[in-house]
Amino acid sequence: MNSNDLKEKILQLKKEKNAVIVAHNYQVDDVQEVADVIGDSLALSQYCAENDKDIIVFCGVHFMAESAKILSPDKTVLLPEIDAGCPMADMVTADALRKEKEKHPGAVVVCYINSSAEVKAESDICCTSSNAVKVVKSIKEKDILFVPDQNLGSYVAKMVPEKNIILWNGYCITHHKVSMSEVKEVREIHPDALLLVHPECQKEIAEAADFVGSTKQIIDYAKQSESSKFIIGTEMGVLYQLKKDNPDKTFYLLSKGLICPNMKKTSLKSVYDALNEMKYEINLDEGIRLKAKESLDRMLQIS
Ligand code: CIZ
Ligand code: SF4
Repeated sequence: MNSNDLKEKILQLKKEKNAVIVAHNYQVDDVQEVADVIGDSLALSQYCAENDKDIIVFCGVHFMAESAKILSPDKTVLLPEIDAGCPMADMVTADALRKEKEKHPGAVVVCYINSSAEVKAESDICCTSSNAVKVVKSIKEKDILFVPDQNLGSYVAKMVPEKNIILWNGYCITHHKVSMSEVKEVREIHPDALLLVHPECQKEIAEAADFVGSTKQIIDYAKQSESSKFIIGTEMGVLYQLKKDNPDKTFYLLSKGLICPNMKKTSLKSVYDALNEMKYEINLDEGIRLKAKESLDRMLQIS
């Protein structure tokens, strides 16, 4: 089947099965095209919880489909590529977190949404890259154990200096490798472009940027900005939405390396197979789900 045939079949199956397709901003363009909605992991999970469809095809990585299941326990959540994981999320396990918590008994545990349901269940409150600063500011205690992203954690520590942030040594393999030499090089080539970067990039990269934000914040920033040229320091999939929203503006990718191999595993064929064969279903232990949901709910209450 060519891609047009696949797209047609996907839309047909989606209707027959009363399903919804959601795609993360980092998915390949073809997959974003067949999705009912495109967004960040939290917005997609909330969208899934609010609509009346029976089946959710979550085009993203494992922890994202889990978050959708946490908020929509009665729906069937399918992850088209079962091996699409997030290496950063895998850098903290519930066991390792329990051990670290013993070393910091008074600390409040904040987990980035890029974490497993078990880790969310072991945490006090969740955060996203959009609301991490707000979440940490809302906490009364001074000591915060922040997992798993050391770069987002460092960014928050800088923005909320009154807190003592204990960092975990996790990082995103895609954003962490962006280098200062790439920043210098691309700035030289496009001196009149604004540099917008994700807080998963290392501290010096964030410090060199004109704006630091989540995918949604970068997309919103580019849309309202009077500038017409932007260097984008996050996964290349966001270029789809940026170009769609701003046909008269120009976008350059900060680094050729800004491709998440796990996000790129999902293709039109995998979306078709997911719907056709009802795979791969994401299920959670109910005890874990409820505890993880408490962490998400605490975040939603303050943001
Ligand atoms: O939460 C998300 O969707 C991620 C991983 C990135 C972002 O900035 O939206
Ligand atoms: Fe995980 Fe990084 Fe890929 Fe996002 S871009 S899913 S943080 S590896």
